[in-house]
Amino acid sequence: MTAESDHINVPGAPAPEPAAFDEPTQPHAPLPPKADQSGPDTVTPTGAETTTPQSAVAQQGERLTTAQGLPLRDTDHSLKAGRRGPVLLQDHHLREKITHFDHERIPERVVHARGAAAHGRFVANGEAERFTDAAFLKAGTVTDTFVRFSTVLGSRGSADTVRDTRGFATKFYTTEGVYDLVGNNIPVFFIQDAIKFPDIIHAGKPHPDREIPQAQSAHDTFWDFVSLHTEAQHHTIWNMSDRALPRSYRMMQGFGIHTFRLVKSTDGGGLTTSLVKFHWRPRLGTHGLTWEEAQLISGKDPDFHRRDLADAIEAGALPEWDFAIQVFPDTEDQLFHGIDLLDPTKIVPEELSPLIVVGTMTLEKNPSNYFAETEQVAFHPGHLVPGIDVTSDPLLQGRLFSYLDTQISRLGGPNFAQLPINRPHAEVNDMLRDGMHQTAVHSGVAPYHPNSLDGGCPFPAMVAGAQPGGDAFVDVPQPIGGEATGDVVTREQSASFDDHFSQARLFYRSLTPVEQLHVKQAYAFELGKVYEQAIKERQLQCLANIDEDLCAFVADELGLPAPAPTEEVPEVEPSPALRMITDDTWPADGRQIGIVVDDDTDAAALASAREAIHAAGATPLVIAPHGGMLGDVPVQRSFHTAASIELDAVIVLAPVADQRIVELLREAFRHDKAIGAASAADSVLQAAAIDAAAPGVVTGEPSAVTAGVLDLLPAHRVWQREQV
Ligand code: HDE
Repeated sequence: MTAESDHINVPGAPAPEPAAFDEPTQPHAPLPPKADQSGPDTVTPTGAETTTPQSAVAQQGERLTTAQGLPLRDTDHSLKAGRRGPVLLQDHHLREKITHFDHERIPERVVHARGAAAHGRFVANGEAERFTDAAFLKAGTVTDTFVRFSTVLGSRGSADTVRDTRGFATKFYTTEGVYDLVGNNIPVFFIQDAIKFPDIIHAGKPHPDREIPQAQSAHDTFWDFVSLHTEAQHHTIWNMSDRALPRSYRMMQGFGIHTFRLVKSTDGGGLTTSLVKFHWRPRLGTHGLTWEEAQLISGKDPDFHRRDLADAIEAGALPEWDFAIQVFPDTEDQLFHGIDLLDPTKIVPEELSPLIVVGTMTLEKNPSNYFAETEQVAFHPGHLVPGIDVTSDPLLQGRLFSYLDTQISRLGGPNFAQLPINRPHAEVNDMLRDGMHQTAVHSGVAPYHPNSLDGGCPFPAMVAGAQPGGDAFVDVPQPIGGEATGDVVTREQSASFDDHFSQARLFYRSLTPVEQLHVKQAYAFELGKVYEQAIKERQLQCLANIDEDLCAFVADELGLPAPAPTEEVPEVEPSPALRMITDDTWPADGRQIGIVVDDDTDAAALASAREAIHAAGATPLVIAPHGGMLGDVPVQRSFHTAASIELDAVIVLAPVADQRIVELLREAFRHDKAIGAASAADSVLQAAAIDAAAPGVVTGEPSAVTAGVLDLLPAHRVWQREQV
């Protein structure tokens, strides 16, 4: 048996077919993408469906050609003036090949440059129908989606597991045009007004002189800004929690952050509106890495989240999220229980407004080309559909300008909507014409309105409810201004935006003691990396206003006195829904369990451990002293390549005496992972100084050990190991 014929597939195969040893010499059609991959739908640039197979939009033939389709004989040698002579300008193939290569890169995203994506499908359950006209939210409607997850601060090549907020951007290809929900995995933002976005990002990015540190907030400029600009404190404390270290993109919540407006037409052309916040809830639960683990991963596997997402989809562990809404009355003051719904630094606790699940999204296919899909996808909070409108949240208002603008420089012109991944799956009849990279071939002579030369086409759409067949997007009429300033032009903001600490306190006080400990340690680490004493002291002052115990812990770690609070912050009612550590259990889909064996390990014991893990929806990784095969079982990791960080649990079946495995076990134990050791492998636990009676350590016969480890996995980690 070979690795390929083993029925327990380990994801990660680079190509649809195993590579031959010899360079192939017989021409044949290119291989199709792997079974887990898909490209964008093959609609035209104007959204019309085609029957063109996806394979026909890629390179299709057997023979090498130029970009103009000219067959080529040699692509390995330049055209030279003699065997040892200089290269000739006449070599059009060389010049085309190198010129194109020279222009392969486009500007990376200003923020969220590092990301990974997948194709999915959203199915609505109809619960939103009473609030909105949006067609994709009607019961049973199935809508294609494309989701891109990202970090915020790092460059395109930075590590996945840094402490940072994660982007969670979803493109719904609805029948009424593209709807983008461009959200994050943290429900609040650093700033209340878009005009400050360049400030927070310049502060979070590497220092401009040395361009360090990459992709992290543990440096002076970040803490300088957030300690001066205290409206950032709420988002910052979420970033100090394990939410900023997701175990997997598959195990993150998503939030639209801003309050949006749902719109429902009534007979006679009227509208009813409600205010809404959007949530994604992962079916696998919301889980984090430990801080040490995250740091180790940054070195050992900087592509950890990207790999995890692709591997899970390849293994058939398709990630799912429930899409949910919190709905509020659209009152004139836009307050709910005193919480300002236009302030993006505030949440509405679920205890005050429970989530209503309105559908489920499943990610089903990996992209077939990173650049064409994940890099070129262009999101924009202004990509709306009838039934969903914006509010006057000043952060959202600035985003409505920014995203369109940024795509023009990033994607080289105004026609980015024509790129295959961005094409709507709905009819497009705009009057936008020409521009760089125009790929539509428009007909007609009158791209203007009104016209009579093209028969008046295209006609403005009808309003839903008012006219038969109406489906036009309607901007909801809204009073402007509000409060005392009324309709006066002003740079002032509402006084309700001035509370910067009460919800940071709410978040901290809602956490379990283990989660609070992690928050404390995160502040101590980050501020410990700050050079300037004044900045540390200023941030301690903010912590004193959030929670005195938190402040005292961090001050102690920094060797500084804990200041007294400077603000009267109201006491808060904790929101248990904010906890990540709960008594709930979760499916083990796509988790990885290492099985440490040697050449003498009983084949039947190994086989049954692998089967049991596979049956639980997880992937068994066989870790042996050498690569290749162990009897008829393929080895996935040798002792040289195995790493604790890619395992959710470890089972040791052999009494191996290898320091690398001993270290692997120590790390797994420190990171609160389930550990199993067959009786025969007691010596390995001893060498790692792991008490066999410690929580989350299972010993006994191999089958009982595997079963015990699988029982522990649904709780995510063995939290009892952390002393608080
Ligand atoms: Fe973004 N943001 N953002 N942002 N954002 C971008 O758009 C911006 C904000 C978010 O996977 C950029 O196409 C401004 C909040 C995600 O392609 C840019 C402001 C939230 C992504 C931009 C914000 C987000 C972006 C960079 C303050 C959560 C990645 C490249 C008003 C609700 C999307 C691009 C992807 C990307 C601007 C604040 C989420 C420059 C001006 C709040 C998930 O346009």
